[in-house]
Amino acid sequence: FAIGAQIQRALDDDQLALYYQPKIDYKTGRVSGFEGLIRWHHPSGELIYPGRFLPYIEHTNIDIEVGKSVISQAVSTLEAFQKRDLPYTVSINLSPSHFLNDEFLDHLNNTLSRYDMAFRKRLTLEILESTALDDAGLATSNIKACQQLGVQLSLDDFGTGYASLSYLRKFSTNEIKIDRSFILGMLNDPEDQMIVQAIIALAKSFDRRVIAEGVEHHATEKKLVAMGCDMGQGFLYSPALPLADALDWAAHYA
Ligand code: G
Ligand code: G
Ligand code: MN
Ligand code: NA
Repeated sequence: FAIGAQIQRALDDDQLALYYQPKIDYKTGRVSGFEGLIRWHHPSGELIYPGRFLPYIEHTNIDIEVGKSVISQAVSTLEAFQKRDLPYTVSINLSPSHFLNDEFLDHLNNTLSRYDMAFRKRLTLEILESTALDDAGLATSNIKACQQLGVQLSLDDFGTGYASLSYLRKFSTNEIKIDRSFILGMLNDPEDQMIVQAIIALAKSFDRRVIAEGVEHHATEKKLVAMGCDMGQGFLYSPALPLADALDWAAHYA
């Protein structure tokens, strides 16, 4: 498949880079960490967003290679934070299919084996449930094994997937991320607001941290804080930026 070969080349040439979007802790008002979002620095000069290439490599070996690169980039960023005494966390996005691939799991294992537990717990794996689990049992046990390694888990896009509630039960993820579709319309749509309130209550009763994505307005932030949401992320604060810019932004925030 042509795009697969192109992306393999892009990987070989280091054209796929994580950009970093800050996550704000509403209890402290500070930046708690960043979500790494992949971008393709195309040789044409264009910056290509993941929606334009990731869907075409789903369930292929290139997707696994991208996942391995994302792990390596996130870990070197955490190393850079450690060297500079920055307390930030890093989240990355993975799909369930990554957890069915031995090569990916070996890469994660080998990479983490070089670091202590304090380091590992600064890495969060956001699990997207947009794709169905072909082998739910195996993926489930592999995801649990990853958690045993000391990394944190987050359920991404919570509320939109077909399996949100059963995932909540299956995995003791540290974090639940409310899908931005509920957050964007929340102030004008009482039904969206009820869903957000219900997800926050669900997170509390399961003792999970809850973060809202797609926070674009101060009024939304205010409402989320009043509803007991732990954290927020969105264009109100910053889009995803190259690492140096993201750190610069964070240094001047609050
Ligand atoms: O900001 P944005 O256009 O980057 O992201 C679009 C979508 O792509 C989001 O749903 C996000 O979860 C996904 N995404 C971003 N980076 C990665 C990545 O490194 N791996 C995977 N699997 N998905 C990603
Ligand atoms: O959840 P995913 O991992 O799907 O989320 C990342 C996506 O959300 C990226 O495409 C990112 O650019 C986008 N995003 C981040 N903040 C906002 C926001 O405040 N509003 C909107 N509309 N999209 C956002
Ligand atoms: Mn995400
Ligand atoms: Na998300």
